Amino acid sequence: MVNFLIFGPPGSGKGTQSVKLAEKFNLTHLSTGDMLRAEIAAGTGLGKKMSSIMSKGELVPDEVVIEMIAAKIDSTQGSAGFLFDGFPRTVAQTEALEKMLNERGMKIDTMLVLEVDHDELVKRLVGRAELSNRPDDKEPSVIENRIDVYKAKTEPIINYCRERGIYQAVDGMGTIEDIFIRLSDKMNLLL
Ligand code: B4P
Repeated sequence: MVNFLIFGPPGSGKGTQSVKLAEKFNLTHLSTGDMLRAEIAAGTGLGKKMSSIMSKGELVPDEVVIEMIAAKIDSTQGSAGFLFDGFPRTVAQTEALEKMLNERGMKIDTMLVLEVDHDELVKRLVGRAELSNRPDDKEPSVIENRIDVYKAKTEPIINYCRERGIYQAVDGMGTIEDIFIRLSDKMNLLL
């Protein structure tokens, strides 16, 4: 199995590209954002607790997402690998993921980092707010907080992965199709 991290700030296109890439390469797409939103939509106790954290643009506790991902990894069969989207988001989550994969005879093979200008991120998220019901896209101050949280808590993962030789930057500006081709070219080299 070959395992990829799709990485980048909010609005960089992780979710958009992951859906297309998972289908093309027969990978299992694991999005912690989607899993958390499903909990909220189902009205579970966990969903209710996480909803207020997410609507402020803050990260939910590490142990919540680590537990979700471990359960999904163990229940997945017959895939060519995993595509982790929006996870990990902290160095602690990265260490937990490495440990989880190592214990199952796997590893993180590549981290693909989408690089997008700040103004373009805001434009995309504001655009999505008009179409979706996501409370975290509605308020400009929440969008800015998500970008700040990314810089403070998530970006340090880049150095962690660079030291392990698995970091690859990808230009995330342009059309969805152009970016899909750039990512596919990198993944084709490993699959
Ligand atoms: P996520 O669901 O991961 O959402 P996101 O960072 O906003 O990015 P997303 O993948 O949805 O958007 P995309 O760039 O594809 O996280 C939401 C929240 O969940 C977090 O803030 C946090 O509270 C919580 N959470 C999730 N995982 C967590 C974890 N591991 N630990 C702790 N908390 C966690 O797309 C954005 C928009 O841009 C879309 O409308 C899209 O259509 C558009 N777009 C994409 N590519 C484009 C392009 N090339 N050109 C024009 N528009 C484009």
